[in-house]
Amino acid sequence: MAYHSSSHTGYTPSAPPAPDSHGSGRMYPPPTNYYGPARYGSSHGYPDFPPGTHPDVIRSFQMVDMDRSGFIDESELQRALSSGYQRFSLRTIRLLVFLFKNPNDSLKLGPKEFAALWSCLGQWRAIFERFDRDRSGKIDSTELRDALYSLGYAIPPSVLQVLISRYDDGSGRSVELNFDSFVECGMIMKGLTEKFKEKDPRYSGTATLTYDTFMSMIIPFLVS
Ligand SMILES: [Ca+2]
Repeated sequence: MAYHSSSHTGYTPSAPPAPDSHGSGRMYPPPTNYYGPARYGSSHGYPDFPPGTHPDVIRSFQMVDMDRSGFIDESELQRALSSGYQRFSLRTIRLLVFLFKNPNDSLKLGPKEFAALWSCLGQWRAIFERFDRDRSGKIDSTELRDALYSLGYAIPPSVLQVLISRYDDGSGRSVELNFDSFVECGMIMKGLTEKFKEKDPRYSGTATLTYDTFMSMIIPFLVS
């Protein structure tokens, strides 16, 4: 493997890597918007989509927001995404709602959050298709490793193994991810790394945090 040096398979960067670095020390991603709830403030007028939002996104939102409340919940989101993409598991849906919802709201999305999520999923879709090299319509562990690496995450093989084992159906066949599971893996890796970075502002690869902080950091990614 060209880029898995044994001295750098882990979260141990000594300095922020250059954004275009393809060396083995590249652990942190360059700035991207592949993930991340956009913080739009607290306005929730309806319809209240950002300027330039694609009509399909607005249509999709309106189609599932049957009661015109201006918000869609988990099951409504599942319905919306399952029409635009392939079926999304409720587990992935829960994680997406957690990551994209306005922090002041309960588990639901307004128009702006929905538009941000939609755009993010479009970017993940492009990555999925780019790294599905054998055109199987699924992402295997090598393709996943390469996709995450392209985003700047050099996931150690042991971590990748644990991650992908979540999707093992017990049949003995090697694991391949549908789009929703691929998104889930990407969100977990990116989300947890970002959380860790908040506690490691100097990119030392080490952080000190309390038990409470640690638990509240990881639990949402485990129970979604
Ligand atoms: Ca594939």
